[in-house]
Amino acid sequence: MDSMLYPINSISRRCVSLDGLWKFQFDEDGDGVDKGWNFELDNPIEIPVPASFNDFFVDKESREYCGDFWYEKDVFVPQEWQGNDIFLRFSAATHRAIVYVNGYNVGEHEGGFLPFNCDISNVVYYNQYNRICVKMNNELSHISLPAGNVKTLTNGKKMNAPYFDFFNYAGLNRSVYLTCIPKEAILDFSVSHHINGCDAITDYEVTTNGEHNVIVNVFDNDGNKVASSIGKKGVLEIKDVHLWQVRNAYLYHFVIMIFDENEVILDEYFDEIGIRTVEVKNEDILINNEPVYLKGFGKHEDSDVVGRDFNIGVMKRDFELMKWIGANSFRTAHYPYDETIYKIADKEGFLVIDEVSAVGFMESMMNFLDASSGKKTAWFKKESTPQLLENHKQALTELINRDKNHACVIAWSLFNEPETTDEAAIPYFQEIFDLAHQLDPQNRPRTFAMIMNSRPETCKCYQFADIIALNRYYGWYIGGGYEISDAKMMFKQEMEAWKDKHLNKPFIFTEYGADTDGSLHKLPSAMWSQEYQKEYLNMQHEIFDSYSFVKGEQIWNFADFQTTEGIMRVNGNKKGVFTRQRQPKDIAYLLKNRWENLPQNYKSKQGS
Ligand code: CKU
Repeated sequence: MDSMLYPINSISRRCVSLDGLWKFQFDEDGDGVDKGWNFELDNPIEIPVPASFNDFFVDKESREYCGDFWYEKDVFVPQEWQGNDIFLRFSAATHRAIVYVNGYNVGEHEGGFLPFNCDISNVVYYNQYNRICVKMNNELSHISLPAGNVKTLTNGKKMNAPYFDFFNYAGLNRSVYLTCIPKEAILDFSVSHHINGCDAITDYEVTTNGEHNVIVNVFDNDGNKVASSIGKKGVLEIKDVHLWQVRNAYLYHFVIMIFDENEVILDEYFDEIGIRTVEVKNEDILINNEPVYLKGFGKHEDSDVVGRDFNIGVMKRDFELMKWIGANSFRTAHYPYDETIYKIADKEGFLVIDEVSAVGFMESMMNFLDASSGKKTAWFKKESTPQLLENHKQALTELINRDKNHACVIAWSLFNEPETTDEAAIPYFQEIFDLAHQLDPQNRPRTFAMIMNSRPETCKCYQFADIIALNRYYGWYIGGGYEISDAKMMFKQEMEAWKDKHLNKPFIFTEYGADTDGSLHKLPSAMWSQEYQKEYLNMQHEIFDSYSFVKGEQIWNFADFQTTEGIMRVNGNKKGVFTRQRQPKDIAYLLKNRWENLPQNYKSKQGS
């Protein structure tokens, strides 16, 4: 298993960012290797990394380009690094990549939202520049996560047809690093916590590729050593622990070292770790044994010009807005986000539902409409299903390995809106849900976001979820506008049917929302106006507040975002509480007022 550890500099490790301008070229015929592009591109332009390539272009063929494309960069590898293992570390390459260094194939990766390393130790020239050429591809298929397909237009051009509602941005969307790691190295570590009165007991496990022993030291914020243990597996006891709390975080500094017979440190790795427990008990989500009510958003990594690039400035603004509005959580719809986002969520005490990119499993270009109309697809009965399951398991394995130590991650979202009305979904779900538990040392709750036709009487898979997560659009896709009173009745009927099931599980809303033009006012309200967004939200809140088992609300979406063009989308999806430029719509003030006044433990015995 590839090491998912975030790249750092330490006494034994080096990491250099390769962000900046790279060379770039489309490979329409897919024969770049035949033309020697694994050694050198023959007619490249320059393009920034990290970024999606799409929105830099002013011509449509480039923006919509579907197929193979290449990146190239020369990188200097210092002589002093000889004798260590040298890697290229891609934080994400959307959707797949084959990496060449000095012409040699050094690794491949499927899936566009998780990191991978390429060991280049055997092909690099030291104290010289080395050429990296990356062949990438952005085509969607029935076995890709996210899913979709490729159409060929009559003019011969290929076009991506996503089965999901966000633009298929592609490229090197996140940072690339050159890293130097000692031969005997820490490959992985995991922690899980238990609270014992005022103290914490942390079980840990470290994986290395050698025989030497390991020491783990834990320091508090003032630099005092508070726990220490020798061995690759063990227990750390922290007295009078400072727990990581919702919107009130505290992080300990964990330092792991491999040392030899002479006490020489062979490798050092460190991380900031919040100590908290998370569990679902009856209808409650418990953090440190305290019930919590989720207030927040479904988000996207999406912004002007750079597309799905990880943009540190946008990230900062998003966290400031989430704090301003009184949110405490978000879902990483519809794919794992850049690691920095989880690091900041750890620091700010946000709760994250971490979603794998299993989206589009409805075979529908407008799943939002088809789901409301009750359309069924036998998605899990296809010949390609076994391969899809393999890819899904790989992505889930990488996701949990990457994010398992983050205090902010409180649940795994294993699908977004799959087709669950056919029995064929059941064995597939079973494998994915089992795998999540098997991989997660913290045994976090598992969920999946349920589309509108996954109803109490039709859904064959809700029993797998520890938290029932509903995406519902009563008052928008169903009974919008003047019909909102009917929508409310239908919404209630569905909620009553769930209630009658006595599932004894927490329910959360992972989506609800109404497209709104940030400049449109209308009295009386009309759909798309700011007034209607408020009316719609007041109706949702009335329903949420009347069911004690509803333990969270994450509105769709934090901000307006780009989608495929079409008759249902006006320059993208406009359900944002904020515009794409991160300015508030009127609804933001309504939410701020509500969320600031809802206690963190709303609907618990103490907080109702
Ligand atoms: C959203 C039932 C539809 C679920 N949901 C998926 C999300 O990706 C879309 O953007 C609907 C919408 O606004 O239609």
